[in-house]
Order: sequence, then C-alpha cells, then structure tokens
Amino acid sequence: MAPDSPDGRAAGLTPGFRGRPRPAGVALPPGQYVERGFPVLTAGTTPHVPTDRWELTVRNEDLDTWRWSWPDLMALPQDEPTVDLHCVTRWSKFGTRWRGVSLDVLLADVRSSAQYALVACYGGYTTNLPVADLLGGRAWVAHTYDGRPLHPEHGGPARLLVPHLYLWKSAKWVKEIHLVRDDQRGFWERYGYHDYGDPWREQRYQGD
Ligand SMILES: Nc1nc2c(c(=O)[nH]1)N[C@H]1C(S)=C(S)[C@@H](COP(=O)(O)O)O[C@H]1N2
Ligand SMILES: [Mo]
Repeated sequence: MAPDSPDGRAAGLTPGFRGRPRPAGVALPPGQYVERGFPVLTAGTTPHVPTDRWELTVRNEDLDTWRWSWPDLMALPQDEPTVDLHCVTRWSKFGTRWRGVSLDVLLADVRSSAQYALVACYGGYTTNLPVADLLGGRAWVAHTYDGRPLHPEHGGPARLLVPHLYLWKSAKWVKEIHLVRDDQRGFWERYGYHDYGDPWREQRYQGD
C-alpha cells in the first residue's frame, strides 16, 4: 500500500483517510491466501499453564535475569494491536485483534547489547529472531484475542506476537527470552526454515 506521507495525504487514498490509523488487511504477501478461520498449528501437545504458575523471564548475555509474574504483566501498560497474521503454510488472516504488553516496555530496563533473541516456551518450542524485531512497536506478549483470554491452543495464557514475520516466530506459551550475542536457531529454523522469515520477501526456508 502507499505509505502515509508526512502531511497525512497518502498517495491514492481519499482525503477521508487523513489521520486515520493505517488499516490492517490491505495486502497479501506473495504466495499467501486469505483464511477466515483461525487454524491451530502446534508441534506437539498443548501445554496448560495456570496464570498463578506462569512467569516470563528475560535473560541477557551476562545471564542477568528479569522476571514478570502474571500480576506483574497485567500491571504494565497494555496495547491493543490489530494486525495481519501470515503463516508459512500459506494462510494469512487479516485484522486480528489482540491485547498485550509491548516488548518495548518489557525490554526497557533490560541491560543488553546482544543483537539476537532465542525465545523458549512452556512445552519446549524455541524460535530465534533479531532483538531489533522485538522493538519499535512491532512485538507483544499477547494474552487476549478478540476480547477474550487467549485460548490455550493459540498460546494462552500468553504468546509472543510478531506479526511482521511468519507466524512460527510468534512463540505460543512464551516462557523465556534469551538475549544472545550469536544467532542460535530455534525449533523450525533447525529443520530448514528461514532464520528471519519476512513474509513480504517470501523467506520461507534457509537460502530463500
Ligand atoms: N510454543 C509453540 N509456539 C508456536 C508453535 C508451536 O508449535 N509451539 N507453532 C508456530 C507456528 S508454525 C505457527 S504457524 C503459529 C500458529 O499459531 P496458531 O496455532 O495460534 O495459529 O504458532 C507458532 N508458535
Ligand atoms: Mo507455521
């Protein structure tokens, strides 16, 4: 789509669009189709993690750790992103509505100069991505989907949501974010899926 110009008049958009948020669901990345349901894709079984035993840990390259309990997470400023999802199995879902905490908030006080993150989940799943992609209002720890607590099958009580990358990067049942100096491949990346996974550049497999 046309980017918003600084004066608010985006090329090709009517003046009525001035000042409105960029709408989700305006374009489909290459090789994708529109899905209206919400498929469940899980390698293995669904972990059930009660919120009173849930904890999120961030660990830096010196092994310093920061921890949030469920009440800690709920006490942080919350975002309500509406985003499009793109799965490497070729379905995309437009305009999904979430509530969660931005990684900008969670990482604000974390001391680190590491450039990579290895994300680990309850249940053992892992995935890797650059720290930069967790920042800039582009990634959340999401706990609410479409106004309801996130269903366990979709990663509840909380999952990572990084919608600008293929959905395998959006780790369900997120538990630990390890900030590491050297990129370390996660579960699907070791099976040959791309280290970065940009749907717009169709980075499905290593070498794409
Ligand atoms: N913990 C965990 N997170 C995961 C997965 C998984 O198997 N385990 N699958 C990934 C893949 S391949 C996709 S496409 C999305 C699917 O999310 P959904 O089941 O909510 O559609 O979750 C991603 N996150
Ligand atoms: Mo996937």
